[in-house]
Amino acid sequence: LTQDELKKIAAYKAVEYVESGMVLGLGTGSTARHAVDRIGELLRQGKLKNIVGVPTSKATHEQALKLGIPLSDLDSHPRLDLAIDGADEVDPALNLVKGRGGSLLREKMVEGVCKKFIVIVDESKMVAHLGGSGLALPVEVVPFCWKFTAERLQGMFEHAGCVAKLRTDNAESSELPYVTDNGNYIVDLYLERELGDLNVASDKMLRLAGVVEHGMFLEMATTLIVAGELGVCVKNK
Ligand code: DER
Repeated sequence: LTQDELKKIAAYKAVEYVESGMVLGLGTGSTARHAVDRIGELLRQGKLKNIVGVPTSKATHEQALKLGIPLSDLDSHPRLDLAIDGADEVDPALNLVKGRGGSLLREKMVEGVCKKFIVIVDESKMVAHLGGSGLALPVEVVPFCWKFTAERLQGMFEHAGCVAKLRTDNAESSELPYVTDNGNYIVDLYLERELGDLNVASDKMLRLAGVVEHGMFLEMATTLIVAGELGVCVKNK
C-alpha cells in the first residue's frame, strides 16, 4: 500500500465517526483532504445530512466549497462536535506536531474547541518523542523583526541542539518568506535532542511577544487512527 492509500484508509475510518447534524472542524493537509472528500461524498449520497464544516485553512475552505459542504466559522460556532485532521508527528501520549502545511494557527483555534479531535495518520508519523523525526517544529511568528524572534527561539532550545530557519515560499522563490493564511511567517525549529518538558517548552515559546502560536498540539487529540501495513489501529486517549 502506498503512503497515500494508508492516509485514505485512516481518513475514511475517521469519517465513520461523523453523524448527521454535527458541526465539524475540517483539517488541512494530504490526509485530511481524503476525509473532507469522503464527507462531501456521503453528503452527496444523502448518507449524511445537516453537516456544517468549519475549515482550518483557505485551502480546505476551497476544497469544501467545491464539494458543496455547508461552511461556517468559529464566530457562529464557538463549540464544535468533532474535528478530523492529520499530523506531522504523534508521540505515545497523543501529543502532536502539526503545521508543516502552514495552517497550525487556524487548526489549533478550531481543534481547541472540539468535543472530539480525531487525528488521522499513516504509520510513518509515529515518533517516540516530539521533534524526534528531525523534521521541523513550526512556529508562526509576526513578520516584524522575525529574525530577532527566530534567534530568541534558537537560543531558548540550545539544550536540544535547536536550529531555527525561516520557512521560504518555495513556490515563488527560495528567497521570499512563506506567508500564512493570517499574514504571518513561519520559523521552523530543527531539533537534535529531546525538548524535555513539552508544557514548559510551549509556555516559553508563547511568552515571546513575536510568537503567534507553535505547532505542538499538547493533550488536544482525543482519538488516534493510524493506518499501517498491518491494518488500521484506533487508539482513544
Ligand atoms: O500542516 C498541518 O498541520 C497538516 O495537518 C499536517 O500536520 C499533516 O499533513 P499531511 O496529512 O499532509 O501529512
